[in-house]
Amino acid sequence: MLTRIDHIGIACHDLEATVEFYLETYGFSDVHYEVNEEQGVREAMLRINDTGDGAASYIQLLQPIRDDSTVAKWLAKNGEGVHHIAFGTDGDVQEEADGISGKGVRVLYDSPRRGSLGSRITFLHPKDCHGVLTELVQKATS
Ligand code: CMX
Ligand code: CO
Repeated sequence: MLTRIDHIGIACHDLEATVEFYLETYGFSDVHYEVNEEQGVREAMLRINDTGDGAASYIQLLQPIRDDSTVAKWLAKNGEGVHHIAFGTDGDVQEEADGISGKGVRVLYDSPRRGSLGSRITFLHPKDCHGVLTELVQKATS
């Protein structure tokens, strides 16, 4: 089951400047930095709240580290802004993806890949989701 909004993914040109904006403007303070080579991004996860089920909701700021990364391509076309939304699962993310795939939505990965904070992630094609790139996240400990 999808039980929460795990994060909103936002593409930016300058990770430090964008983090600074979120800290200064909204007073968020809990920041985790990570490089995901496979996804071609540097990222900052700003923890917004505890969701009460052992998980949390985040803002995920993404800066590309390679010109051929999906986020670099998206930024070149659209400029900075909301890139994807991510729903958290309370169980196995592949089982969730298989169920959604059975409803005719394209799942982008054959098996889950590594996401932020050791999570398991997969993506649904935006063209099958009314224009929204949608990520499914299973947090590391579930
Ligand atoms: N949101 C909505 N629509 C999007 C989109 C996005 N983020 N990215 C692409 N699209 C749309 C494009 O606008 C385009 O539509 P049109 O044909 O109408 O112009 C169509 O999808 C194809 O786009 P494209 O620019 O040709 O891009 P690709 O097909 O090469 O890649 C996608 C699109 C979704 C397959 C690719 O971005 C992908 O694999 N994404 C998953 C991985 C990812 O995004 N990683 C970064 C985040 C990592 C993390 O969250 O941890
Ligand atoms: Co994400």
